[in-house]
Amino acid sequence: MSRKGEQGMALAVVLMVMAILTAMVVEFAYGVALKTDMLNNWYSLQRLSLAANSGVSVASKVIVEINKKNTDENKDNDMDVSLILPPYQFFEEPMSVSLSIQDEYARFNVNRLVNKNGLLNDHRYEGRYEAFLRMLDFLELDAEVADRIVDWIDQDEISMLADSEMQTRNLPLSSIEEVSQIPGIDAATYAKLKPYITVHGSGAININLAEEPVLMAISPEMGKDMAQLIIKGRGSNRFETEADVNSAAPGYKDLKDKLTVVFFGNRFRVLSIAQDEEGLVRTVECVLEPNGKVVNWRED
Ligand SMILES: [Ca+2]
Repeated sequence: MSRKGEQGMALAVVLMVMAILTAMVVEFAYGVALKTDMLNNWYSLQRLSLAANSGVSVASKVIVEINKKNTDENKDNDMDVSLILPPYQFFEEPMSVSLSIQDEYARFNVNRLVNKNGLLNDHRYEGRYEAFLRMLDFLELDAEVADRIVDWIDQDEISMLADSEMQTRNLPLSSIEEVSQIPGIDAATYAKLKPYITVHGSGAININLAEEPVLMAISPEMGKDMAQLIIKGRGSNRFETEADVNSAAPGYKDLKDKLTVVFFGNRFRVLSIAQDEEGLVRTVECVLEPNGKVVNWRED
């Protein structure tokens, strides 16, 4: 190799070494920055998690308190159930926590489509299958959704549709989200159904809080007009007896094949969302019993 060639080679090597060194330095600096960022994020998320969990503690106390008052024989100090509904915002700079409590009895319990022993494909269990069909119809959803949910839950292999026993879990649903995993139930169907279903509780419906699609499930004789009267009638005062409902919606007491109706719930969904000024979010969603006991918990 000529001298000129050697010089050229040396230059190329030097340039290459410099390029590698630069890359290493940049990568090192980036790595340090990333680690610092990750540490900050971790710290922020821990704080947000604590805040979201504190929100649940507050909600739990409210639920226990409301339950005490609802079960109190002397109803003088009865708490207005609508108080528990709206999302509340708490600010603790630089964080905010949004807290909401929902009554699961305002929703239709799809686990109750199947007999409690899970052994029978008894889709006429307490008339709940037909009740669910009425809700699906009101939501303009396919009646097949009911069959797919029933086969997913029941323990037999008797298929209600050609493909509805394929890859089923054959156990009660543990969360609403599980419905989205059922083959044949697409995302749009699930999104439409989600606000009106639950997998917790006895299957009774809270007539003070159920929305129109769920009210329609109560009886085959329930019409849209009556559902509207019920919603209007409970606007200022909650119902406490069947007679209260009947005076708001004449004919209610004579409806045939009614599902069990209650005036306050027995399972409560708590959503606690903590957010900081950088937009980091921590969410806790859980379901609580009236005594504050957790029956379902999710944190993301
Ligand atoms: Ca099955």
